[in-house]
Amino acid sequence: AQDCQVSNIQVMQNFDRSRYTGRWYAVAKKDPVGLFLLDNVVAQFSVDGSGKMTATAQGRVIILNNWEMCANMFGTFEDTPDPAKFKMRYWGAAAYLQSGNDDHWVIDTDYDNYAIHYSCREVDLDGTCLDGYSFIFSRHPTGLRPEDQKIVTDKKKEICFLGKYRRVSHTGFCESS
Ligand code: FEN
Repeated sequence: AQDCQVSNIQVMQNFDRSRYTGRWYAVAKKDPVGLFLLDNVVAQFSVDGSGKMTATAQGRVIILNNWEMCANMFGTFEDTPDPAKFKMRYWGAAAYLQSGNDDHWVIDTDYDNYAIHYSCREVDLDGTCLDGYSFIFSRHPTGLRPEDQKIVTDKKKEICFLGKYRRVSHTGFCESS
């Protein structure tokens, strides 16, 4: 089921953005090339009156001179024909944070416990992902429930990122802001 072609990656069927709203704790992430969020990553998804999805994310970054900061990021989502695939425009509250426009795919979620996010920034000539990132989210700051771990491992394999994730620690660094 996994030929690692980005165009063949299966996403969440009948994705329901309203059930996806609220707080998600990143428990693991696969980093892209370049600047990103280090740890303490928490995302908050909303759907506005017209049905448009928006989100905020926080995470620890280390800027020049080894200065630790909590980055406050914002994202707006553009719909596509697939309800689980979005284009996300993102930017930071502070000018030194990079902004961009990434794919944002919801691979799988049960809405109440876990979610698997995927973004490929650069597709290689052979159709596989050359540069991408992914978050494993949990509704629980303590991590994934044991019963969700196999599902998540299987999906990591399907998106060809198995073995490329790091745990995301939550130390409370961003909790005051
Ligand atoms: C996501 C879902 C919820 C909304 C958003 C998400 C994506 C966040 C991204 C963050 C990028 C951070 C960057 C940090 C940075 C998917 C969680 C918005 C894509 C690019 C530094 C580090 C060091 C420095 C300058 C900047 O710019 N970090 O000197």
